[in-house]
Amino acid sequence: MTPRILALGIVAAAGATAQEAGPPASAPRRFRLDPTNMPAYTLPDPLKFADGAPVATAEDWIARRRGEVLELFREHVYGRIPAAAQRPLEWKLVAERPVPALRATWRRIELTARHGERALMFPVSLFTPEGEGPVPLVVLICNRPTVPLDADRPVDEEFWAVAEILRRGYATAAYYAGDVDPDRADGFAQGVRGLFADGEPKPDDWGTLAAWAWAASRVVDVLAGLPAIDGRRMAIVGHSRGGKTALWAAAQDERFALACVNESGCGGANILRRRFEGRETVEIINRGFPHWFNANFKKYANREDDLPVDHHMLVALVAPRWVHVGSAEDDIWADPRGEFLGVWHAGPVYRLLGRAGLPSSEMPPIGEVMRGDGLAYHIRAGPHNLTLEDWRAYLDTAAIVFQEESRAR
Ligand code: GTR
Repeated sequence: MTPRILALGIVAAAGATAQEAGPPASAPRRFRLDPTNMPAYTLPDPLKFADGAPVATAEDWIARRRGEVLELFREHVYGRIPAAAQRPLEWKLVAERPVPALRATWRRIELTARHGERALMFPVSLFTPEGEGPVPLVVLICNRPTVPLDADRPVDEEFWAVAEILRRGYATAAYYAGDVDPDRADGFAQGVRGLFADGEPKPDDWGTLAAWAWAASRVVDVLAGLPAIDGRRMAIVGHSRGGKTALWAAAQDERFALACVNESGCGGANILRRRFEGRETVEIINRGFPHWFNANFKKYANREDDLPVDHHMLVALVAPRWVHVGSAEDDIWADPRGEFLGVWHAGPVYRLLGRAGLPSSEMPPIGEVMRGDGLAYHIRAGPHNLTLEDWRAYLDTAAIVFQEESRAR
């Protein structure tokens, strides 16, 4: 080595040392997780029919493949809704009053499902902004019974950002998931699945997440018909088990122009085939929450590769409507990178339908939103929760979606 080259080598080494001392404060921070021993996997191709033929055109997807994929999720994951539950519900307005502090009107509406002699009622809480309607609607599937929904108690802006939503000119509604179907393994008889049960249980009968998603559709049956609400501009939002539900609801119900899917993890937006220590797997989720999915799903414990679907296909079912998935840096249980990949790998279906999807296969820095065309993703610092920071990211996407919907008229 000549002295000159040696000198250059020293400079390069010194540069590396300076970098190792830590990036400058302004450098974006990125999510880092290197799961060890994660088996290699191959994702099922959403753009192949079950018989292996290619899905070549938008028409192929819309008319045939979308229905095929929906049925696969019903059969193997979430379960089927009984025919008797497919009707709109009875409803009545039971309370209505102004909330001056929020410059809004609050209403409580009760929905009642009937089957034979039996009935089940669940209430919905609705805030509409003062002024001229109709306005867009943001529906929250509330999986925390401790979060206040009625106007009698101050709103919790972290879990249901009512004031922020109203400030942006939208209406917002929420219902407790547990009022529809209890969030307990032994709650079947008290919920809507028990109400509509006829005969022997079947392996593809609906689980609790499907029941909660069914309720989201029954809620918009009613709310989209109110003069205050613009039924063509509706978003569905859910966190964690509610996020899994929001994605399944939007996959099935095309009235939702946008699904905001917060930290939904296993059975939500993440890729099930990414098995590693520290995240929730099919085996773990079925053990902890046997009521959430149908009986068939139990067969896939530690056999994820045998599933004919993975959850990029669930995101793709919403196409060309919008999906925005959010992760939290510390929420390894939900596998943030797997959630990002669930969105990224839905891209080919979006592109077939004329939308670009996400702009990059690299996750955005912590605290930033990656917003493409039809798909959006963010990861924020901190633990598993639905926060005002998440809401702001979702509502910025909603502004774009609702604007697109108004232009389309
Ligand atoms: C966890 C569960 C997750 C997620 C979460 C939640 O215990 O393992 O799948 O749904 O609960 O809903 O907060």
